[in-house]
Amino acid sequence: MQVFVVVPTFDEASNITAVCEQIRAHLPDAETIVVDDGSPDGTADVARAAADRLGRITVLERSGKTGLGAAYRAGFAEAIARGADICIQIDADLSHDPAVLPALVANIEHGADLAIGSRYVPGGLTVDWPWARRALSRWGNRYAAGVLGLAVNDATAGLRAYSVEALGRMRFDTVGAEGYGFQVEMTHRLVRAGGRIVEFPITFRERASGTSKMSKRIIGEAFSLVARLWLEDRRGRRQRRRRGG
Ligand SMILES: Nc1nc2c(ncn2[C@@H]2O[C@H](COP(=O)(O)OP(=O)(O)OP(=O)(O)O)[C@@H](O)[C@H]2O)c(=O)[nH]1
Ligand SMILES: [Mg+2]
Repeated sequence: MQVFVVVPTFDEASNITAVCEQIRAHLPDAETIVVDDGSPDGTADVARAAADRLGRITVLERSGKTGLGAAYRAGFAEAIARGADICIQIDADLSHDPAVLPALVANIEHGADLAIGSRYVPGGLTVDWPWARRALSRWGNRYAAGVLGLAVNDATAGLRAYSVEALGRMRFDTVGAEGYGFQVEMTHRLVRAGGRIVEFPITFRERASGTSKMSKRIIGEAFSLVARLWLEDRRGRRQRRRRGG
């Protein structure tokens, strides 16, 4: 199966070369798409230098910072147009270890629609995050899964593989959320579309270098998104009941 790895970047000049090299080392046959939002630190130039040296790396350079969701949508669309069977997403800051990529691929090859590298299944770990950030992530995930009835422990995880067939079925191109909200909305869509999800444990580490792009706005968006999706689900259930009787 043809695998594409989508790497969103904003100001990751200090990490992107190592990420590209490690993706190549662990998935030698995969294509990599770096989606950069015009990073002021010149990430796109650094990524292009890696592409010239390593090959099979495409840099999609966008003019401004339009957010993580838009970057993934553009990366997936490019991958699908070029014949992808499996789309992987991985952060550029080395929080996710590219050594687990073959396991992500194997899960899709064995029939999963979505494979999640999860911090919150037995064996999963978060290393070097301050306790407040760990608590926000852990309880944010409990909130999202509890309210939406998702049997998923790490719905905000950014290390994932999707089968392209499932991406089409869930109409990923109409998912509007950004940041963590994008991961939650994608997970919710897949569950509602009857997709099969596999979670396996990973160790998530604080970013290797560079600065965080997480903001209060992104966290707030994720929380209100969960409420919106819950309302949509409730409306859908009522309409189905009305139609049925
Ligand atoms: N193209 C693009 N990439 C982004 C944007 N925001 C974040 N990213 C990238 O998305 C990935 C995840 O973002 P991070 O900033 O690492 O978010 P995080 O892991 O929650 O928080 P930190 O690691 O503390 O920064 C990284 O590779 C970022 O460079 C954006 O607006 N556009
Ligand atoms: Mg990060």
